[in-house]
Amino acid sequence: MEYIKYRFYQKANKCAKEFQRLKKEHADVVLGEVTLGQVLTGMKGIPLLVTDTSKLDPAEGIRFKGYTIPELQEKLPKINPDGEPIPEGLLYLMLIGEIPSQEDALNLSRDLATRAHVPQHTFDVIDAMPKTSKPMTQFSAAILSMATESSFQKAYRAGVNKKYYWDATYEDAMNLIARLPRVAAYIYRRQFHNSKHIEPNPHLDWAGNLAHMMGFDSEDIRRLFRLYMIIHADHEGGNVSAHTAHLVGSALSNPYYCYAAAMTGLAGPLHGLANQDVIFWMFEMLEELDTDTPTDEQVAEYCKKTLEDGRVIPGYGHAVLRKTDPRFTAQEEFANKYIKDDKMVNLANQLYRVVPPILGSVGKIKNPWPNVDAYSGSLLYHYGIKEYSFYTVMFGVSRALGVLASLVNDRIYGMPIERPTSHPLSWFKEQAEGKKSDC
Ligand code: NMX
Ligand code: MLT
Repeated sequence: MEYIKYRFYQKANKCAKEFQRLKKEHADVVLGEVTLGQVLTGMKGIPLLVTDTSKLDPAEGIRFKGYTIPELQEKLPKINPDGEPIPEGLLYLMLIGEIPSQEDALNLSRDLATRAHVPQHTFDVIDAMPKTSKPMTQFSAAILSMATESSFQKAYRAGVNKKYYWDATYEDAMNLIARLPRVAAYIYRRQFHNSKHIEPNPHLDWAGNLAHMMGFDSEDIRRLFRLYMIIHADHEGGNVSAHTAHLVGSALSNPYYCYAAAMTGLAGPLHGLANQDVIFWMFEMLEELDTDTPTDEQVAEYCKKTLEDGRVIPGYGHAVLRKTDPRFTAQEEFANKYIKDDKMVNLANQLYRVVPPILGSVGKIKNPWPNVDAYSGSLLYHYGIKEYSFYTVMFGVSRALGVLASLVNDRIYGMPIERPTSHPLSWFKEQAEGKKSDC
């Protein structure tokens, strides 16, 4: 067994024993109560999922194994001392729970490079789809098509003992993570560069290679991609994509199935599609206002019109966070450091000034502050990745790090099939009002 996998096994197996012991000895412990309001507003705040990779605090934002984003930027290994850490270091942290040494992070990077071969039929599946298919449709289909490679599926068919499920899941997870940049770049080059594909460079890191295969080789873009891949990598277990992968995985579906399903959730406009909807909406605004430099008053009017039309302001609000997303702040700081006077970056900054008081005045909106998506498009656009219908695919490449690390945990813990209870609406009404009715 190679040593990173062995270290994962040593750490996770200890926790797996704790998971089983808690299940056996403390199953009756009451964790809280569930209100009707929670059921009717998307199960918010109910402690239902065990996820070890990261934890989201409403007032503080995300911590990955206890580390905030600024702490990760300081502590995780970098290739370029002036740059951003490489995401492989974060993957190591989420798997093993320790900040890796430079050598550990580079070893993991090399391990991923050896796993990066994408089967030809996956390219064929992508090529068979019309170019009008959305990039996320192509991405999800491509991931599903790679299930032919699943070690878990083969091991299960061969009758492997359940205590070894994690091993084949680990292999699938790492292979899939390794292959996603190639798949994503293939979709990008096919759609926007006339299928002039670029081979991977095995000497580059995972994020640098994605930039390279998309056609971007500057150190500036590598720095941005490393930041982007780190901040989007995980957001505890309850977000739609992570929860979907976990749920599908609970049926012992193979990791390719789980992640393809997760990506169809990420493609929803209230979740990852906001990554591209923000910039779409910003351009729509500039076009309608017929200026590249709108006043705050013009921006405010446009935002109010968006709300009056019954639409959401993309990039603002959050199901859990109740303050500015630290992933937004990390990108804002990046822009302040490296970008001077850019149209879309200026507009993202202006929106941060204008939008929160408007959303705050609506009353029902619980969080008027920006989330990760309010800035990412402006940065990508500035660096020349202007095809924003592709942005959510990049989100999907990054999210694999946390979601698939969690899936391996689920399997080593021996998590059971997930199966909550449902009732007709009339049942809930009866609980609340004591009356029977049709609905
Ligand atoms: N613009 C307009 N209305 C909003 C917004 C917004 N940005 N945020 C929340 N609301 C509305 C929401 O639609 C709901 O309306 P109604 O009662 O009529 O159904 C009401 O305010 C209460 O919603 P909340 O409880 O504050 O938020 P919820 O947890 O339901 O939804 C989001 C969270 C993130 C889905 C929501 O804030 C939103 O739609 N934001 C815009 C889309 C977006 O940026 N999504 C990306 C999330 C991050 N990610 O990358 O995945
Ligand atoms: C995410 O990164 O998954 C989003 O912020 C949505 C969430 O956490 O619910």
